Amino acid sequence: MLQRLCVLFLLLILAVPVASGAAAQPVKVGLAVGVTGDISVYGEPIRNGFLLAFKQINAKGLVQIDPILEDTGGGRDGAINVFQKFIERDQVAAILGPVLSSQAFASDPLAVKAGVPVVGVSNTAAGVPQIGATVFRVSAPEAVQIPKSIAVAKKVLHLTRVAVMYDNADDFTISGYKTFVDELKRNDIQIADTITFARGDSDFSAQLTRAKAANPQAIVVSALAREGTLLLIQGRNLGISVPFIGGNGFNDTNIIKRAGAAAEGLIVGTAWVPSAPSAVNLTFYDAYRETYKQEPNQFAAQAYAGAQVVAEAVRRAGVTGAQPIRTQRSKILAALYTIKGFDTPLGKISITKGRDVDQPRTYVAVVRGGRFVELEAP
Ligand code: 1QQ
Repeated sequence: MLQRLCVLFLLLILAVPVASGAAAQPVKVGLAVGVTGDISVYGEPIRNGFLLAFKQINAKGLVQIDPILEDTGGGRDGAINVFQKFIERDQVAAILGPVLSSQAFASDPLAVKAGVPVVGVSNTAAGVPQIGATVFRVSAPEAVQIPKSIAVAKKVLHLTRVAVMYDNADDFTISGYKTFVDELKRNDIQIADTITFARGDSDFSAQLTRAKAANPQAIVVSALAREGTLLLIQGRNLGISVPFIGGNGFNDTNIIKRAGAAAEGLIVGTAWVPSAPSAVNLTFYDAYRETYKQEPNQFAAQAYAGAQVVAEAVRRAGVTGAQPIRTQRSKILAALYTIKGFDTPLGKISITKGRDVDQPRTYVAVVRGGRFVELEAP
């Protein structure tokens, strides 16, 4: 009996550190997401993807994450304020977000200075991981996506002549525009006219009339969702019948909902399709539909993958919220580089030495019958 009691006592003592470790002291992760204003079309699926992933990860029990969500809105200042709060007040171990590249260029330097790892899940402009030594991303950049969409579109549409339109007031749309130009040149596709507009514009009739007059076989557009949707609708109303080819800003099912028939034929490079054949993707897809009563999109899938990657870094580095915050941050940072062939809804992704994502399989999609479907070259 005494022996039994001693064993019980020993077990109790041993159990104490476990109870006050991973389970009791979760690791704080800041989620910097624009869930209000015109970028909420991206922000909502991103928030949903993050929260779903952390709910599942915490339920598994290998690590415990305390996700802290803050709304950045769509501007630079909002992102800066949220990063400041995360870094100084909340003392987070890592940050996921912000939504836009233009925000990342403004807010990420704060995290770099403080040694806080940041994982972007939707930033696709050139130069994001180069912001500094703590900045990573899991979102395949435009430099990877656009060459594919142009190559496929060229074959499908027999392209020789296009008009190019772009938003010259946003870092991502400017970066995407430059990549489009490079690829069009590489593919010997003539740019009949280049037409600009600015984030916040609502009436595109002058620009679209000019694009139509250039007599292109397609209109290539680098825009965010709000302006992109209006361009599609107004373009069709002006009698433009040629297809639009868009960048990552168009990767959003809300555009189809809002533009309706005007979205038909839209071609866009994408990092995710619902039918991506993996067990992780199926689990993600079903759980997302079950939880949110709607289909996930690319942004939700990328957010889910980003959350998985951060949690995996926490697990590999043996980080708990009980450790000094500097230790948590530096351990996660080092562990992020070890993510190789890691199973996510985006496929098996790796983090490169340059802190960018290596995603072996990406897609080109076209809107048909109100849905994005995979477009393959003939
Ligand atoms: C960027 C983008 C946007 C479309 C994010 C939603 O790719 O800003 O980099």
